[in-house]
Amino acid sequence: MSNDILPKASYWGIPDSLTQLDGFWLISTAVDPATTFRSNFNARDDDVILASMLKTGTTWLKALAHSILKKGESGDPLTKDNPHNLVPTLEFEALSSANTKFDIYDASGPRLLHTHLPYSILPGSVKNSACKIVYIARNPKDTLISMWHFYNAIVVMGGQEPVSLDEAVDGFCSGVHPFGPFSDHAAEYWLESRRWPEKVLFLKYEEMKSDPKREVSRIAEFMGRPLTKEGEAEELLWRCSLERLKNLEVNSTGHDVGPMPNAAFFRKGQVGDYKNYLTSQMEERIHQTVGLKLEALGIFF
Ligand code: PAP
Repeated sequence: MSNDILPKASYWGIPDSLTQLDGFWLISTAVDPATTFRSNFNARDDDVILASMLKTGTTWLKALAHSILKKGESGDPLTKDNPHNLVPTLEFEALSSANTKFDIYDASGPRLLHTHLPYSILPGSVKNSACKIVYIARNPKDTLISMWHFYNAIVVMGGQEPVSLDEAVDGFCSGVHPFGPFSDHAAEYWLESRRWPEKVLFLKYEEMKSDPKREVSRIAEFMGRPLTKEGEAEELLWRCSLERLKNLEVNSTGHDVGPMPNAAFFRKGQVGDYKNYLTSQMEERIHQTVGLKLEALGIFF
């Protein structure tokens, strides 16, 4: 199928930057890698696929899962590479300077990969093998504010005026934003995690913040690498903390993912930051268009 016939939309003034595939708005440059991944990827039983919408805690989850997988080995890869280099995002392979690091189709196992693709677009082999999926969700209002900051940084770097919060709320509520609609994205993984809990682990950013030790232990257990040693969870959490990662030279000066400096992936990491930005009308709109769907499914934030 040619991507030319798929519906296109502009996002924040950039014409045709989104393309609709099977009901979801993908970043247009991600469509070819995504369809290649869907057709050609043969999942193995020991693969771990991390999955998320944008700005819901991907960087944190990548750092934690990579550290869990490599625990017991000497050295700390996080001091040399941004988490996005260590765990490639499948549909952004073409954007990353790290895409020569390993061949996602051919690397020796266990492979640790990430995708922003919705569950329905994942390759059949991912759904039908015993490989594991770890999804991280975040409350829609903080996700939107995080996206607004991140995309405005890109827009401003491109010499354009920043996008207003009104416009960002419009895009978010209509579902026309990268990997949107938000509620459908979370709903698909949520339903799979209920149906098949040993296959799909559904995490929430807010729970990772409020009880990090419990959540990191769940992730490790789910990945088949339980934390058995005294102090292991605390060590992992320190290693992957926002404060530490943000201040590592590789992240404060590096530039590995598309046009963005690595520093842009580390901001405040606060639950409820939306209260500093959204009006009550905006909050109500998000609740009506996105929040109610999540509530109906039992996904509370
Ligand atoms: P991405 O989709 O571009 O990869 P992602 O990592 O999912 O972004 O989300 C970025 C958010 O996670 C930022 O939230 P904020 O804008 O509300 O501050 C970022 O600060 C936060 N974040 C990044 N690394 C960590 C970490 N190690 N611990 C907790 N939060 C983190």
